[in-house]
Amino acid sequence: MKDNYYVSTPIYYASGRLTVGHCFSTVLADICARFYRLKGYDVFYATGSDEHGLKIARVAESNKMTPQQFVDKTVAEFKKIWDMLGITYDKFIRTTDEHHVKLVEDVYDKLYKNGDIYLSQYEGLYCVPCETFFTESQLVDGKCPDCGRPVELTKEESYFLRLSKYQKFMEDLFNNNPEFLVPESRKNEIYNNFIKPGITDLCVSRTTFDWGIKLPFNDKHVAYVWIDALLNYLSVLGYNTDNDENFKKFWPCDVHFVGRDISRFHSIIWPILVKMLDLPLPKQIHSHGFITLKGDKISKSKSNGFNPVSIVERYGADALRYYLAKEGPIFNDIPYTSEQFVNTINSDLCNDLGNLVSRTLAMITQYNGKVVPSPKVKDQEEIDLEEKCNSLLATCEEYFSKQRIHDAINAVFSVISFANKYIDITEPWKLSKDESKKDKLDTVLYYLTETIRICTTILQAYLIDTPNKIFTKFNTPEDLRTFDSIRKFSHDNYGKEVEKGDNLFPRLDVKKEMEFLDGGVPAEENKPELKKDNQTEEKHENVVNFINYDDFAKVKLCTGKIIASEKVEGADKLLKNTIEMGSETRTIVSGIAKYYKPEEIVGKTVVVVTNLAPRKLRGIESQGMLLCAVDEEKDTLSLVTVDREMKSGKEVC
Ligand code: ME8
Repeated sequence: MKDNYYVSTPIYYASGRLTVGHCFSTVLADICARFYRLKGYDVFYATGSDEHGLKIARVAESNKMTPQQFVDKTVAEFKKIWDMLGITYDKFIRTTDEHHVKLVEDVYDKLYKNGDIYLSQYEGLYCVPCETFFTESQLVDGKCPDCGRPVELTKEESYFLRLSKYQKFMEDLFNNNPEFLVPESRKNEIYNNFIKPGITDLCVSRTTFDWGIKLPFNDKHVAYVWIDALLNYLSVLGYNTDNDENFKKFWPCDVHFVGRDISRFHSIIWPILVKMLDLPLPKQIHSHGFITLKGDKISKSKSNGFNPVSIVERYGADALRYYLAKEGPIFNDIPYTSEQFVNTINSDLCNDLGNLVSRTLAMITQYNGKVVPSPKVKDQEEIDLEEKCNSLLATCEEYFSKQRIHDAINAVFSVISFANKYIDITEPWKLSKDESKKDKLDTVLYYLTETIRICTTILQAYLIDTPNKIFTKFNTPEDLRTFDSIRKFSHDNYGKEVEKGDNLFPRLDVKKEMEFLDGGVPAEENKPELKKDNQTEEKHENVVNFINYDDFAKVKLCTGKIIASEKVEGADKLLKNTIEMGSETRTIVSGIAKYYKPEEIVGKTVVVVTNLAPRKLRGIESQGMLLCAVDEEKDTLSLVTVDREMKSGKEVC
C-alpha cells in the first residue's frame, strides 16, 4: 500500500489579483506535492478561494457586479495563474461550493448544540478590508494597525466560540508537540503572546452584512469568514459528504503551508475547531515569512504587487518557481529586488545548470559522435562525484521531511557546481588531444551525463519545463527519470545518442531586465518608507524594521587586533589593514583613510565582521569588515573598539 501525503495552501481571498507573494505558498506546496509523488506517495494537494465577507461584497459592488459574479471572475484568474505556474493541485475548493456551505452550516449546528458556540454581545472596532476586530489600544493613530485604513465601530449580538475551554489542550499541544507549528521562532511567538496569556472566546458570527453562510439556527447571522475559510481543509476532502474517500484516506493533513500573518488562525483556532469536531489534528502548520518590496509585504491592498503573469510570460514558470524555492522567505522575510531575481536566474539557472548541460552535450557531440560513452576508469575525482550523487536523494528526502525546500534545492545545485568543477579539474578538451587518455575522457563524459540525470530527476519537483528539455536532449527513457532509478549512481546508462539543441536559459541583461521589472512599480513605491512601530496583536509580524534573533545570529562578529595598516596605492579612501584574530590573520580593506592615519590605528582592538563574503577592492582581497560608527552631519567616523582589555579572536555577541 502506498503512503499518503496531504499538503495544502491557504485559500486565497477572491477580492482581487494575486501577487508574487501569494505564489510563494502555492509554489512551495506544489514542490512538496511533486516531490512526494516522485517518491511514490499518493498525494492530495489542496488549494482554493476564500469568497465570503464584507470586503468582497464591497469590491463587487464597486465593480458593479454581484458578489457571485465577482468571485467567479476572480477565481477564473486564480486558476489561470496556477496553470501558468504548473501548480498540480488535486482539488480547488471554493467557499461558495455547495458541499462546503453545507459543512459550515453543519459544524455551526453541531457546536451550537453541544455548547461550544453560545450567544452574547460584541462591541468592537472592525476593519473591513482585514475582516478583523481591534481594541482601541491596538489602533495606530485611530486606524487599522494592519492596513492603516479607518475602522468602524460595530456593536452586534454575536455568537462566540468557546476557545477558552481549550486552554490546557493548547498548552499541551505546544509543549508536547514542538513540531506542530514551525519555525520555532513563530511557535514561541504564538505561545508567549497568545496562548500563555490566556485564550479568549472568539466572536464567530456577523449581522452587519449578508454575503456569507447563514447560521442554521439564526439566519440573521452569517458565519465569521475565518471559521468558514478554515473548514475548507476538510470540505476539500469531501468530509461530511457521501463522497468522503479522500477524507478517509488523507486526513489528517501532513502540512498546511501558511504565511506568518495567518499563523495565529491556523495554530490556535484551527486545532481547537478540529478538536471540537473530534478529529485527529493536522500534523504541521508551516508558517513562512513574507516577500517584501521596499520594506512592505507585497500585497494587493497596497497595490505594490509584482504581477506574476508578466514575470512568467517573460521568463517562464521555471524562473519564478526556482527563485521562490531558492530565495523565498521560508523563515524570515526576504526583500524582493529585481536585481537579485535576475542575478539568481543568471548565476544558477543559466551559468551553473545551463552551462553544465550545454558543455556536456557539446563535448559528447564533439568527442564521441553524439553518443554517451561507457565509464572506464575511477580516480579520486570520480569517487568524490559518485559519492555526492549517491547521497543526494537521501539528503533531499531528509530536508523535505522538514519542509526545508530551499536546502534541498541548494543541495542539488551544490552537486551541479561540483560537476562543473569536475570539468575544470579533468579538462576534457586536453584529454581529447591525447589518444592514450581516451578512457578517462569517456569516463568524464559518462560521469557528467549520469550526474545530470540524477540532479534533473530531483529537479522535476521544482521545475516544470526544464527537466523534460534536459531529458529529451539526453534521450533519457521514462524509467530513468524516477527516484528509484537515482538512489545509486549507475555505470550502465551509456550508448544513448544526445541532441544538443538550444541553450536552456538565455543570459539576461541585468540592467534591461531591472528596467522591465521595476517599470511595473509605481514611482512612489520606489521610495523607502520608514514604518511606525505599532501596538497591534501582530506587532512583531508587521513591523518590518525588526530582525529576529536568527537574522542577527547570522552575522559573526569577533574582536580583532590591528597589527599593521597602510594606505592603498591610488585610493584616497582605503586603508589595507592586517588584523590578528586569535591564531588567524586577515587582510581587511576599509574606507577609513580620510579619518585615520595608519599609525593611529595599529594596536587597537576592534570589532570585525568575520563571515562577510570576501571581495576585491583595488585588486586586494578584503576578508571581512571593521565596524565603525558614522556621523554624516559632522563628517566624522569612529572605529568600534572594546572598552576593556580583550584578546583578539573573541566572539562579540
Ligand atoms: O489570508 N509574501 O488570504 P490572502 C509571502 N483567505 N506570502 C504572502 C505574501 C507575501 N508578500 N502576500 C500574501 C488569506 N501572502 C485567507 C486565508 S486560509 C484558511 C484563509 C500569503 O489571499 C499570506 O501570508 O490574503 C497567506 O498565507 C496567503 O498568501 C493568502 O493570503
